[in-house]
Amino acid sequence: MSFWPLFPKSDYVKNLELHAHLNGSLSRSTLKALGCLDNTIGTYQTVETNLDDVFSLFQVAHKATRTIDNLLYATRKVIEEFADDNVIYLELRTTPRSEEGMSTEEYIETVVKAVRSVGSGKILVKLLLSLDRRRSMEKQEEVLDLIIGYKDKYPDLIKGVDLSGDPSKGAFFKQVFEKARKHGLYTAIHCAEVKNDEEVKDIIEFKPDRLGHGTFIHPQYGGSLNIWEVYKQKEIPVECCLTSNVICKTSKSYKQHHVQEWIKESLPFCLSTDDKGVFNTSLSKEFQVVQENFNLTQEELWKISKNSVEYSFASPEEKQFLIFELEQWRNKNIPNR
Ligand code: 6MZ
Repeated sequence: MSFWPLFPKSDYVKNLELHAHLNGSLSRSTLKALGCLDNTIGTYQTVETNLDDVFSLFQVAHKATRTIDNLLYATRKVIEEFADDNVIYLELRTTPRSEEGMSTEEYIETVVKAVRSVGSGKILVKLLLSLDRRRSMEKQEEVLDLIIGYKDKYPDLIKGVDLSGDPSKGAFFKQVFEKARKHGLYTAIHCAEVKNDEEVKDIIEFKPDRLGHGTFIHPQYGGSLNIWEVYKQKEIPVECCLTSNVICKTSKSYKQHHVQEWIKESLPFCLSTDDKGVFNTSLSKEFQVVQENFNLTQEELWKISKNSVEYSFASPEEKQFLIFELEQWRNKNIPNR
């Protein structure tokens, strides 16, 4: 049974998006509006790719968002597009950077301004600021200090720190994330997107609030029994990004995606788009893919959304509101459960 025809667009299951990189989420139409030519976007959103190619594609978006005006426009568009896809809560993450004519501080302020300017009635947005794992420990700490300052300035908006960037390069520095935690920031760390047992073990033992991807943890998917056992004791929610993993070829196919182990063992996970622009996906599509490949009922899909509330970095009052919204939706759309 397909998820698609059951609900008209306005009735898709209401969703929470917890793993979306701003610049990877720029749609084709936004890139075009920002002056990207067809032939550069043409290489964007292709199925025949791998992690290396994807990382070179981010430069297309980075070029498009190198001015304050463009960044403002792009951020608003990304939020509106998620809202149009029935996302009621979005945690958007982005790597603060400077460009000629835009300081790192202006970058962060612009993203904050964009979030504030999008009507709050339809979608609740929080920000995570990313540290690039390719940077040295000193550089990561320098950016973290800046983030701590902004978290104090915008405590209801800037909620956490993410570690991302090319997973085959750079490193996780525990002391940087210990400092983030000490300053009241939530931590979401990309983990096991490629095989790297030693680092994966260090990250899991640190026990971040959430893990990104978690591909090479389970022994059947290139991880190890030992790491899996440690993971199962910690039960850290994993942000699963199926289309991203399949396109980057870190997962062999949707059917062979590691999310099924989390489903089977009732371990915590959420579904995410990662880079909806680069991978030409949407959160509804990710839900559809999971429904079709693992035969989940509407009620089971709804529970994935509901559990995501718990894993989110929203305040207790906001969580209560989100649960209320989801329950309203369920009462209307899945009456005979
Ligand atoms: C790791 C990723 C990623 O921060 O400029 N990023 N890091 N794995 C992934 N899986 C495919 N997808 C995106 O958005 C783009 C940046 O997000 C990180 C990379 O550092 C990329 O440059 P922002 O808004």
